[in-house]
Amino acid sequence: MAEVLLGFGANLGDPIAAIEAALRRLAAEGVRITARSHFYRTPAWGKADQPDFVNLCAAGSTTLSPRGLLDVIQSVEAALGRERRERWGPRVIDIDILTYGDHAFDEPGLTIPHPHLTERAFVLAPLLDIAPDRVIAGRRVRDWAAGVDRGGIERIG
Ligand code: A4P
Ligand code: MG
Repeated sequence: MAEVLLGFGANLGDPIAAIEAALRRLAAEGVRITARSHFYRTPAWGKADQPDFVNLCAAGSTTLSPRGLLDVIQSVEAALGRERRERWGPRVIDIDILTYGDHAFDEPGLTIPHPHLTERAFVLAPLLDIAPDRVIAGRRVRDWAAGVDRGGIERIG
C-alpha cells in the first residue's frame, strides 16, 4: 500500500464539479481518498491568457503501482472529457501525481515528485491544508510554500 498526494486542476466548464467527479472516479478505481484540501481559485500559471483555475490536492492510499496509478488518472481525465491540446492550456481536468510514498521516479512519461510542484503556489496552497509537514525534495511543504508568491490565490470552498 502506498500513500500518495495528488493535485487537481480545472479551468473549463464546471471546475468544481469536474474535480468532485474525478475524486469519486478515483475512489472507484482503487485510490482510497484519505484527506482533501479546500478548493482554491488560482491565477493561470505558465500561460496567462486563459481563465483562472480551480485547484485542490488530495491524499490517498493505493495498491496501484505508479504506472498503474498514472493509467487510472489518464482514464479518469479522458472519461471527464479531457482533450490534450496545448501544453499548459485550458483543461476540463488535470490530475497530477505529486508524490508516491517517498519514492522518486524519472522515467519517460512519469516523473515523481512532480517536477514543478515546489515552485507552484497553486499546488502548495492546497497542499498546506493536508500535508504541511510532509518533506518533499528535501524540505517541508510549509517551507516551500513560504518561498512562493501566493498573491491572487483565494480559498473558495
Ligand atoms: N507525467 C509525468 N509525470 C507525471 C506525474 N507525476 N503526474 C506526464 C501526472 N502526469 C505525469 O501531462 C503530460 C504528461 O505528463 C502526461 O502524459 C504524463 O505522462 P498532461 O497533463 O498531458 O499535459 P500538461 O498538463 O499540459 O503539461 P504539464 O507539463 O504536465 O503541465 P502541468 O505541469 O500539469 O501544468 N495554472 C494554475 N493556476 N493551475 C493549474 O492547475 N495547470 C497547468 C498545467 C498550467 N497552469 C496552471 C495549472
Ligand atoms: Mg498534467
